[in-house]
Amino acid sequence: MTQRIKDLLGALQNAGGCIAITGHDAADVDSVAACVLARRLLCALGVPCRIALSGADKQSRRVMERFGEDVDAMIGRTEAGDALLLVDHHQTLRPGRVIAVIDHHPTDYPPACPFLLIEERGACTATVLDLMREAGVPVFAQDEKLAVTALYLDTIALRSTKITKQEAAWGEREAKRLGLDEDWLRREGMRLRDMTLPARELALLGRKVYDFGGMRVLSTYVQTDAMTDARLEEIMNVLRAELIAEGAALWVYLVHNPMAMRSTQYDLLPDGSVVKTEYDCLVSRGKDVMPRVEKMMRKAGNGHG
Ligand SMILES: [Mn+2]
Repeated sequence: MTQRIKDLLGALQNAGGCIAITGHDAADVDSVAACVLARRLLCALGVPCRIALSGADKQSRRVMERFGEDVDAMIGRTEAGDALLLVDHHQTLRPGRVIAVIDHHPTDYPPACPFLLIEERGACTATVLDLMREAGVPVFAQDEKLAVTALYLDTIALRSTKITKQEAAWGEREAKRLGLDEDWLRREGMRLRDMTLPARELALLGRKVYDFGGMRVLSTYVQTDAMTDARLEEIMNVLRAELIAEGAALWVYLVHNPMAMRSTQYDLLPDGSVVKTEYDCLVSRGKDVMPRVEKMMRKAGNGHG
């Protein structure tokens, strides 16, 4: 048992009661898979726990079904008195006390909690898999497949700046070794959206809510190689209305084009204006974009709590 397993166990035992394990809002495959493996880890450590996701995206339902996991059964409420283990995120607006964080989204503003582990990895599930090994929990091919699948799907099929060359090479090797269907992994990872979907649907994909120094920031994104000016304008109009309805200070909308390996960032402000930033790579929202936005918002908000 490694020191970080001892620390994690200590924090969870101190909190007492049944630990609620949760992923981020509209949980994606990495969030759900990290919850599934974290539950295995905690059970093996003798810590009572349950998974309590606030919701999950369609892809996670589709993908987890292949692994025999029922995502709907993982949806649950949390109460103010609950002890929370956050995986795949480190900030939550849900009721409960954050006891432990296992995440892969870097931040200059880590939360104060008894156990904090933020590793720069392509997928949070890979970190949880490591923790299982460190704790001496039996790891099966199914667990490794889950981690590699999460890696492909969380990094736009190993193309995002979130993943190092070494880790991408490892993911590819592991996919082969484990006999995973690489074409399927790439397709799911690139997840090109049908651009004939309603603008509202395209506008609200991958929705996350952040609290940056008391300021509410929302973010959504789409993966497509077929964005048009007309569709983008429709999407922006949806987001302008949503931003006001949410009382948000900023909405960050990302358009990832995995075919051209480019991302474009649109920062929408409450006055309706849009600031556009183009990248010549596939940026990671968690690693590149939101840490910068957080810094900017906290500076702007200085003195206002
Ligand atoms: Mn993730």
